[in-house]
Amino acid sequence: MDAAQPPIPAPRVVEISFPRLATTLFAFLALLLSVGALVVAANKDGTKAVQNGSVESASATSAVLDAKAIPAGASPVSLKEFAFDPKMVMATTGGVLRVANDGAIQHTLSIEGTNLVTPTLDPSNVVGLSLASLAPGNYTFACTIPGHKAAGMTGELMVMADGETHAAGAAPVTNADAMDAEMAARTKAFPAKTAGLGGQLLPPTVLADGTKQFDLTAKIVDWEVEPGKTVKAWTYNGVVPGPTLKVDIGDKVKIVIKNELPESTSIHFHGLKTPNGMDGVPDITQTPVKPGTSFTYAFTAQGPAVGMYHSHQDAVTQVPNGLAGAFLIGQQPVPAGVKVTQVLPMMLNDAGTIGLTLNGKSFPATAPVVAKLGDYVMVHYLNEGVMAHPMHLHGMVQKVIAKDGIPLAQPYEADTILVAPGERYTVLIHADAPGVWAWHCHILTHAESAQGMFGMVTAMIVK
Ligand SMILES: [Cu+2]
Repeated sequence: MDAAQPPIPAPRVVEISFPRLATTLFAFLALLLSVGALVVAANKDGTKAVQNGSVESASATSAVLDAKAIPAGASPVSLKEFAFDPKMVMATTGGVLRVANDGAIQHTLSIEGTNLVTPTLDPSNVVGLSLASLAPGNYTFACTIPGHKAAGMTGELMVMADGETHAAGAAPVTNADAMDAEMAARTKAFPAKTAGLGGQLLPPTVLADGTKQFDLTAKIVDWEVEPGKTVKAWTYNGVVPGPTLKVDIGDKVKIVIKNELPESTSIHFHGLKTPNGMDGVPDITQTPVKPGTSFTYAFTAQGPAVGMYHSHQDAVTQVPNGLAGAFLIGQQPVPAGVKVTQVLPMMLNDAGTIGLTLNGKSFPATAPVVAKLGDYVMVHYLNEGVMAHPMHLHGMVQKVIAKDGIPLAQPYEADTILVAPGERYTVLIHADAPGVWAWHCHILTHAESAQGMFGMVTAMIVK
């Protein structure tokens, strides 16, 4: 997935950006077809040119497109008893309306003050209506079946010149109710249930000499990033992020990696002190760990440290696809009088199959942080992506107490923390403001869309 193109549902209200040339061609073809149909139909029964319809003029006929000729970018309008949905339709010049009778009785759509009108549509009928003859401006449309307009079947059409839609300072005209409803549905689903939870503490196997051993298997699994969106994730032990590894300062540690990937791999312990031979860089400190083989890393834990472990082989593929986890050694010192109730790694990702995520999930499937009023929560931001992310918490300040696991002599407070790739920032949050507070990357294309919030968004809930 391209990180700049987040996976978002198709918009309900579609702006038409269909090239004029193609539209003209469609209109011309439609005219030819209609004339042909007229001739054939006239030869047959001499009365009706269009089934279920009355043709008022040649130009009106040419504007009506067969369902199969409706371009993909057409603006949908649904006809029912007794309303149009949406009630306000946007289009650019040369666009097409896709008019569908989703009701139980006959309807039409007529653009008032013009000769543009659909044939009388039976239930389930669909036609296209070309707007090629319309100048930019506002139009009213209605159903021409007697009584239907009075019953509520009217709507508004705004035709904009190409390029006008996103003009600076001009708010795009939308069906606000439909847009709001779509956004609300996404946000109200938070926190949405999905299969799989990454970043959980992995209990070590304690060997006879006290060594703490962690067994990791690198493998590809189906991973549900957000409800209904499953991707091929490259994982440690089947989860994204990989399990959190936590040891004490001075512990002897072994990490056994079994490679079940289609490529060779390795593990680099980012931000931890290890012997050179344990640094995990293929062709510099070791040979690659080939598919079907295992490798054991061993070192003594020094710290405190806020580290990450990740692949250093084809890392551009393997890491954003999920091969990364938190590695914590000891405790970060906190200011006097502070009692931390929760320590939470928050892994940032923005590329690969996983895409824009917090701890391997995209909003609304991200997990909120829930705290009691007065609690202190420690969060480790860990950036395993390819872009910097300004992480912004509403309602409370974040006290930065460590950078890359190195305690700061002078902690500082901020509400937005910029975390570059590879960086770790440790923040203390004093939960002193009750409520549900949005918490998100402030690069807006990583968090918000016309269909609602997605990607790098979660919330802090203070009760
Ligand atoms: Cu971001």
